Amino acid sequence: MKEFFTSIPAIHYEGPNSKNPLAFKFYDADKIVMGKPMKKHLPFAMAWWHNLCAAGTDMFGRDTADKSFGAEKGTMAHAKAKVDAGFEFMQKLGIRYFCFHDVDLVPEADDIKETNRRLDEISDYILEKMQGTDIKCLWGTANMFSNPRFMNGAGSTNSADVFCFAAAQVKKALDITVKLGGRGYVFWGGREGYETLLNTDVKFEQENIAKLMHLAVEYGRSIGFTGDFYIEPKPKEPMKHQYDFDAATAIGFLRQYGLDKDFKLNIEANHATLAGHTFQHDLRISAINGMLGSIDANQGDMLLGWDTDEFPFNVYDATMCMYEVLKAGGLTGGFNFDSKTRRPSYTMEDMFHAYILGMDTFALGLIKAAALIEDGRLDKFVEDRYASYRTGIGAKIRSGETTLAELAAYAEKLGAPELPGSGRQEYLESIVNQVMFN
Ligand code: XUL
Ligand code: CO
Repeated sequence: MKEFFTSIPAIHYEGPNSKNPLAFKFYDADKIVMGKPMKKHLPFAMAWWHNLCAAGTDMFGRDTADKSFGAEKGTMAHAKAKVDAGFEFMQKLGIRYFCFHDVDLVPEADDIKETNRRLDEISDYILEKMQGTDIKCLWGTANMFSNPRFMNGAGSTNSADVFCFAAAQVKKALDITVKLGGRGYVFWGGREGYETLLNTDVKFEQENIAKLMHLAVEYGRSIGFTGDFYIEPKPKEPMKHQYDFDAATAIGFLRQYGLDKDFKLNIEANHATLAGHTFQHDLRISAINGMLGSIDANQGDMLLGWDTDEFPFNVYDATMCMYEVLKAGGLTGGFNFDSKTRRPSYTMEDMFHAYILGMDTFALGLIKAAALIEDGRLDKFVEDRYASYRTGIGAKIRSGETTLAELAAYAEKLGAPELPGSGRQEYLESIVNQVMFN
């Protein structure tokens, strides 16, 4: 088998003092954290599109990286070379999952029958490559945003014919996901939003998106897909007004249309910040609703304010993410690096540096989140903060054994309440710093 990354050895853990750029400093796959090895806490996945396809083209310039892997782009030989390169990449890093869109795997043909034939061929090839490795599919999805037919959306399109093409792609992507043993199936509604209300029937479009999702669930279950479906919320880009703005909006949508039993959320850090939230906020909202399924691990650039999909470097954010994940008892999905190297980081070494950075950042996040939980001061503070609801009138409010009139009489008797107690934000932040840097 041809080796693609000839200058790169298998990447191992060498510890925080190592200066070897091709070694993990914090990700130690078998190290036990809170009773489980790191690799079980952190099912990392490679995003086929960024790692094997994207080569640096942006709105202002063309490719900087060479992702031909020795084959002519747009051919099945290239599609197979990407599989070979991808498996070598994952094996060298000890990554056990991958995520894909249909058209990341093969070049799309003019006729969907030919695209599907290519998908059959490549998924046979991937399946063969999976034999003898512990690499599996984390989730699959259909790209229903790049092709011009989806200019007005997929489920939300005004054209019934286009809706049928969306259905056909979802059906095939589900087939491939099941064939590759995928844990989940993602709907990211790239163009499921609108540009202007002057031409849009919002209610009609939302009903149709839900219809497409129901049809997908029905079909998926019929072919033996037992995993979770996910919505991946995002507030904008490419559309201005997307229907899956953030976790709370997506949960409301799933409940309204009776999809909440089959769906969870795939929360992406950079999407949460685009929605004006923190990553941790959208994770918490998902978790408290029993909807935290999977994570697209990346970070945005607050100075740019668009979806920059950077490899995660911010250890505070990763710590707060892992704090939520540990509290939620883990993910049914995993951590997909929906991240790309910066355009000037165009070499093959950079691909490895990027994943080492991302995996180490989340390993550090895991270690520090476990330390915060074991430290216990944050949990204790939150518990104490609501103590007034555990006895007396507070307990009655919680148990529902009171009336507005009783509460009003209670307030009148008090005359004026004491202030509710300091929030102690600065003190709590100093605990976080102490645990992070001790
Ligand atoms: C786009 C994005 C997608 C989804 C899958 O912002 O995050 O790559 O993860 O379609
Ligand atoms: Co994503």
